[in-house]
Amino acid sequence: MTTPHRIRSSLLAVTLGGAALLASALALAAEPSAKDKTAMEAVFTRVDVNGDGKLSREEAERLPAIAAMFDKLDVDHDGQLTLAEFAVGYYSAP
Ligand SMILES: [Ca+2]
Ligand SMILES: [Ca+2]
Repeated sequence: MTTPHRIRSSLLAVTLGGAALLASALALAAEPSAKDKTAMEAVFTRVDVNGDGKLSREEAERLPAIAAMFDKLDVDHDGQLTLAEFAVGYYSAP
């Protein structure tokens, strides 16, 4: 009498395993991953010394890779990098 139950349990395990695999595949396919975004925002917050939500050229100097492409990243040429402008540089930096 226990056999049908066992079969159903293993089928459920296979289904859950497949769902987990699919979830990891989706996480890998998503660019950038949520984890990378959190790390990127943490860097931005750390470098944004005066906490105004933008990086001035002086603040960006603390990140040589970002400072090197500051003018390219500052697409609206206001002399400040917003989080969105910074993100472009963060993800393209080596
Ligand atoms: Ca700032
Ligand atoms: Ca800007």
